[in-house]
Amino acid sequence: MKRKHTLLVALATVATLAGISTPASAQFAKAEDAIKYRQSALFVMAQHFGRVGAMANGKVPYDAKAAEQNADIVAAMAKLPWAGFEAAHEGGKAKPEVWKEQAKFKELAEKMQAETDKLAVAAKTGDLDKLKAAFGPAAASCKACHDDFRSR
Ligand code: ASC
Repeated sequence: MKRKHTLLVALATVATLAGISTPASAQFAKAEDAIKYRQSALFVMAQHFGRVGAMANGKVPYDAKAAEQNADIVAAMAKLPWAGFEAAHEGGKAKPEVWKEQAKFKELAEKMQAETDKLAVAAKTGDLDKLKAAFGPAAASCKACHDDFRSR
């Protein structure tokens, strides 16, 4: 038992050092819970993304601190929905293509996480032009996935 624990700790350490750690993944009792979970994560992300977008698009005055805080939440939330897209979780607004074209779905999911990370980095500079430059690609990365993998 102790040896097994040691092995797991060693594996987790290697994974973390290799930068392949995943966020604490949720466990779902039923598909409905996974669907609710991923939709909730995406909903929260959209609320905060919208606040950043309002500044990037000049709809509300630029507030560097607010931009940074909201972009940090966007980047953190961006890591979460994917645990709710396992094989047993079909349904909701997700097209069957999510499970048929897994490599493509994963690529777009990773692209979105990379772009939202860049948005958070841009927001930390306190430079509105950098925020604007990062916002477009981040929004495009949301849309790219919705175009192919969301039904409505
Ligand atoms: C949002 C939101 C999305 C994306 C997308 C960008 O604020 O809710 O799904 O941006 O519309 O094109």
